[in-house]
Amino acid sequence: MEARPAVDDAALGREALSVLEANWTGAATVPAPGLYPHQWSWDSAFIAMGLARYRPDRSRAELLSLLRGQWATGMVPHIVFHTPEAYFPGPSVWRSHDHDAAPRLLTSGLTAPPLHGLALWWIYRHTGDADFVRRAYPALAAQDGYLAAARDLGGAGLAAIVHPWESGMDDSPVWDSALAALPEIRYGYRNVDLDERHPDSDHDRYVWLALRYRNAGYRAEYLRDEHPFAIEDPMFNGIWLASCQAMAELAPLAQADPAPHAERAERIRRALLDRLWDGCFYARDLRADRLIRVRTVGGFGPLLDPGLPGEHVSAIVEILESARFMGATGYPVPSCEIRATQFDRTRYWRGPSWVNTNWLLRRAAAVHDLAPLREQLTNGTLRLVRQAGFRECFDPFDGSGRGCRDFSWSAALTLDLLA
Ligand code: 9WN
Repeated sequence: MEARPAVDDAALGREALSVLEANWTGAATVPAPGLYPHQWSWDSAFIAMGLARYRPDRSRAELLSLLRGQWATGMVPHIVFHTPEAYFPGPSVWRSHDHDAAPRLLTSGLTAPPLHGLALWWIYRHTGDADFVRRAYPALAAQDGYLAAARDLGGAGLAAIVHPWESGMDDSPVWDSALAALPEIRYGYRNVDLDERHPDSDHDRYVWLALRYRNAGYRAEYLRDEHPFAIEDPMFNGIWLASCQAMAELAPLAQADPAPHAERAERIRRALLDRLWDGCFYARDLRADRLIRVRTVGGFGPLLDPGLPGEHVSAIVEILESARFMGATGYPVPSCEIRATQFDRTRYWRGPSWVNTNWLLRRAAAVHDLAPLREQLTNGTLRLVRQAGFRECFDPFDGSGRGCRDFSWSAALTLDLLA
C-alpha cells in the first residue's frame, strides 16, 4: 500500500483544485488525462457539484459544455468528444454525424445516469444563480422527456439501460447474465484501450451491442422491439428520481410547472417498489423477465429519494451497514456485496470502493437524516483519498488506490466532503 505524506484539509483541497485545473481542457474537464481524454456525462455532473462552492464559473461551464452534446431527441450522450484525442470506442464507432438529431459536436450514441437535474439544483443551492437555472432548465426537461419517451421499455415508468456503459458501472456483475445470454461474438481483434482498462471483461459483446444499436439508427422502436439488452437498474432510476425532484423544485424559477416533474418522480418511486424490490432493490432484466439477484452498490440508488417509505429505508440501511457491505471492510462502500461469488476486490465495479457512489450514499444519508451514517461515509471516503490520493477507485479492505490517478470526480467530490 502506497504511503503518502500526511495532508491537512487545506492542502488536500488545494491538491483537488489543481487536479481539476490540470484536467480542464478549455472546453470541459476530462475524467483523467490519457485514459479518459474526453467529456463523460455523469463525471461532469459530479465535477460540477464538487466545484459549485469553489469555482461556480467552472461548475456552470462544465454542465453547459456537456449539454452542447445533447441530441435533438433530448438524449444526453455518455461521451462528448471535444478534441480529436484517440479513445476507443471513439467517433468512428458511434458515427453520431450520420444522424440529423445529433449536435455539431461528435458524441457517443448511448446515455448515462441522469444526474444533471440534481447537479443544476446543487449549483443553484450554492450560487443562488437563477439565470443559470433558466438557461439550463429546458435542456434537462428535454432529457427527462427523452428517457420517458424512448427508455420506458417496461412500460411502468422506469428508464431501461440498453448497454452496460449506460449504467456508469460497466463491469458490474449485475450485467453478467444478460451479456452471457447474447450470442458468442468473436471480432478476432483485441482492443488495447479496452483491454488495459478492463482486462477480463467481455469487450466483444460490449462492442457488438453498441454496433447493433448504431446500425439500427439509434431508433427508439428498435430498442423497444429488438434490442437484446434492456435492464431497469435501481441506481440509474434512483438518480433519475432525484433529478426529477430537483427539477420540480427548480421549475418555478424557470417559469415552468413543477407538477409533471413531481408526478414523474412519484411514478418512478412506485415502479421501483413494484418492480425492483424484493427485500432490497435489484435490477430487472426485461428480456429475461426476471430480477437479477446480485447485490451491488447500485441497489442503494433509490435511497436518494426522501419519499422512500421508512420500512424500505430501514431495510436497505441495515444491508448497507451489515457485513455484506460496510460492516466488514475498513472503508466505505464496496461496489459489490463482499459475500457474492462475483466479488473481486481488484476489479473496478466488482468490488472496489468509489468516491462517487460513497458521495451519493452520503447524500442519501443526509436526505433521511441519518447523521452517523453520513459522517461515517464522509470520514471513510476522506481517509481513502488522504491515504492513496485521487485514484479512480480503492481496495475496500486496505484502502490502496486502483485504476488511474488524478481522477476528476474523486478530486471534485473531495472538495464537497471537505466543506
Ligand atoms: C466507459 C469515465 C468513465 C465513467 C464510468 C467508468 C468508466 C468507461 C470505461 O469511466 O467507464 O464509459 O472505459 O470503463 O466505469 O463510470 O463514467 O470516468
